[in-house]
Amino acid sequence: MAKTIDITIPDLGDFADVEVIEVLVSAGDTVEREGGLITVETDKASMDIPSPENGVVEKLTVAVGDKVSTGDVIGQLTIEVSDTVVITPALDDAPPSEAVSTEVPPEMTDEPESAPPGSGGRQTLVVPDIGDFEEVDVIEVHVAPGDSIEVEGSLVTLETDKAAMDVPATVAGTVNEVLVKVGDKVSAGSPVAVVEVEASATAADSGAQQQEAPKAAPQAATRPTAPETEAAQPSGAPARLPAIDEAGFAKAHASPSVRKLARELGVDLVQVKGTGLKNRILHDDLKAFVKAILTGQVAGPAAAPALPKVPAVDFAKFGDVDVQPLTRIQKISGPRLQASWINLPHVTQHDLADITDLESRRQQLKGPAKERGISLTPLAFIMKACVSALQEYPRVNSSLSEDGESLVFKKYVHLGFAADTEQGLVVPVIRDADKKDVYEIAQELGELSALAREGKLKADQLQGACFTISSLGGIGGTAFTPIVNAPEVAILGVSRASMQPVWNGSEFEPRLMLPLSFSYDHRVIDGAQAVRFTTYLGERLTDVDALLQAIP
Ligand code: CAO
Repeated sequence: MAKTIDITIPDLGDFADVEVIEVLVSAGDTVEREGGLITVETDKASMDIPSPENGVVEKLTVAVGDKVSTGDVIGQLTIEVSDTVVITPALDDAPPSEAVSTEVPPEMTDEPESAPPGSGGRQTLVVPDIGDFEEVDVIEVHVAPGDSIEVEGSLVTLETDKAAMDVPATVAGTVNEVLVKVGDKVSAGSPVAVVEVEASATAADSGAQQQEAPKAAPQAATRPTAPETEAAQPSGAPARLPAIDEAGFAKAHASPSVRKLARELGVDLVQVKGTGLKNRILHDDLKAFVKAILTGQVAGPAAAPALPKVPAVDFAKFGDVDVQPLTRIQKISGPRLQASWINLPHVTQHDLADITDLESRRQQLKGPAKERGISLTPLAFIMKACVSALQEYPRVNSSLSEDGESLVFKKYVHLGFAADTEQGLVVPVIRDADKKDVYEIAQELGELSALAREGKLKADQLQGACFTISSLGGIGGTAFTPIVNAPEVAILGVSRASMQPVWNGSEFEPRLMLPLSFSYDHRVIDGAQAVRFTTYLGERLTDVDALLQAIP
């Protein structure tokens, strides 16, 4: 028996009047349950609105540019039903509903005893569909009993051997109980936390559902598809193709269904030009890209030879071992460093700068600065000198454009510096270093270093660097080969200054020499330019008055 049902917008959390950016089907199309019908976008996330059932689209009443909210009817679907209709919720282990649900089936469901959305009460939040993965490790728990949570706030982080993913809250409220701990293994449907739901958080949703689907399945809270962030992206589409540039893929402006299709086809979205709103990559763009490659109109990505693997060794065979998980920071920075190492032709120029005069002056100024709460370390002066060198050699302050065909010269000087923390390496950024004097730089350096060590840096304090300095001078060493923090094109490594005999033309003189290790992307910077840069930098470090000059 055929039956026509309304297609309604599921619970969009706090979002209302969300823009339709892509319509994926038309009247007459056969669609599968959970297949995307339209894509909507907020300023934080894009999400596919999935089909509630297998069926044929009767009509769609929305177009690109329309705005929709929770509960809006966006079309109708004809479905085949038996005499006694039972439509089960999305997860196999959830109990069948006793009535036809006209709602979009949930991606993330609550347990049967949960209160209906919008009514408040206790709800048990569970792990959503995580693709083919089962028994996934819980590596971080972000909430504790008593915590207030927002819709989309992260409850726990899971990790497979291929991806890390956050499990977001589907409702706002207060955490009553956390049902997992670090080290537990979970699968789709595993309970994560019990939450006392704020009645107001889903009230609008409740109203819409009561009107249109009075006997909807109790587990109807639906979360928007994961926002396009690095952490959340894998939850809907676990990484499967190692050849894809994951960092670029995560940033690609495309809907989850396009991402899913791209993964199925093995297409790196970074390569695809988007023609949608704000250059969003549409299904048609993806199809056109694949077609162009198949018909030879454009060259496909060169088949890169797989990197030879380091042999796996069972270390426990040779003695006792203690296995400790990498920190979150290490997991993020590791692949980025590797990507830079593999993709950039690195060269390191070593040099020595005479900082004898600078150091004696710094020793005089250090005490008074300390009284003002400023730790005047050599690094602040080195940063100041780098600003001048970057202004003199703007190529070092540039980045290659995405297509590799032009250079982007930045008119600002934001300096990153590597900070060693217990959780791993982070690179806070001193913005507009060219507009700050050495004391302001030293002060900010101290503040950002402290925040880094406390793990309290905000995202914008870690972004936008044009050039990075990695100073190991406080620890030791004579030289090293730092890895460029791509897409920057160069990095300055600094080792410990030491007294050395330097020939002044008639005799050896004891001078305090600072080792500089300047690594650069040889596609952008030539060897001659590199040594000109370090030579100039060394000269700047000898002109102490200029380094101490106030900014007008
Ligand atoms: N030569 C000799 N002494 C130096 C020096 C150098 N190049 N650089 C710093 N020092 C001295 C400082 O003068 C200070 O001594 P005083 O108190 O007597 O002045 C002492 O070493 C400690 O300095 P610091 O390291 O605490 O401060 P900083 O401003 O130089 O550096 C920071 C701050 C955050 C960069 C640093 O603490 C840090 O984390 N460094 C590690 C960076 C890193 O891990 N890089 C590797 C990345 S690649 O794996």
